[in-house]
Amino acid sequence: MRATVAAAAGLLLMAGCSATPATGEPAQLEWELVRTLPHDPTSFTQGLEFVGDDLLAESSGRYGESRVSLVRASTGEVLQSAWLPDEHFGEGLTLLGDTLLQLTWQEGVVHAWRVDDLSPAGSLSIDGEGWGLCHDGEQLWRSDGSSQLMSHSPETFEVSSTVGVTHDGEPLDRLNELECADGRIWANVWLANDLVRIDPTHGTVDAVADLSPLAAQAEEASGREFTKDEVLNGIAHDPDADTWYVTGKYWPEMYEIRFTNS
Ligand SMILES: [Ca+2]
Repeated sequence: MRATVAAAAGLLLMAGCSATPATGEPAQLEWELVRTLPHDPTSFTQGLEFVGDDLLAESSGRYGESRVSLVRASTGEVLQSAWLPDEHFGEGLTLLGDTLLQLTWQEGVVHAWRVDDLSPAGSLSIDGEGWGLCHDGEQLWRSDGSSQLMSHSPETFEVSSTVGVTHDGEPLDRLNELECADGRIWANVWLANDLVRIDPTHGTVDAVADLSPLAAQAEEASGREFTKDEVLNGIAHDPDADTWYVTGKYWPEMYEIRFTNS
């Protein structure tokens, strides 16, 4: 399930007005760990999304390693994977109807997969880089590593608008994996262990969650020192439980968390 129709309609109404952007310090989100789950440590996680009862879809990156997988949420078990061509670097993904759309980094290709069996369902072309992707019930949102978010028509995949994202008044670049939930766009920031919550109307970061304790826990569980890019990446909202699954690139663990003051 995506954002409700009412929430999406509200977003559209807000997008059509010229209200003053929100100002002030972003709120600090408090969270609690619900459970720790295993995560495939060979997955360079680029996208994570809740796609059904106890089911996650995960996109993995890197040339020669890129794939899309179905993962049992309650156990972390990888149920099935489909591999991209060696020359494609997998990036963010989201569910549109019964189709998973998976970005590639610099290849200009969006792969489509049937969510029930990961059979190929064609492909689309895009201009620019693909980093993160989410669907708010009305539009698709894409990040490209910059501070811009692009909205795409789900019918044509044409870019319909762009919004510049700012944190404390400064452009926030390296926006990476995305999650559309609660009328906001949630984003990982490449090379950081923060989760930011973005007001899509103005591009303002209105809340931040520091998940660095989870990065430390994952690093300890790995028994080695993480490289600088083995950061938090992958956000999936479970709309029924209102919990969030998060993990990172090559992390051996995935975490279900709950925000306690959002
Ligand atoms: Ca996501």
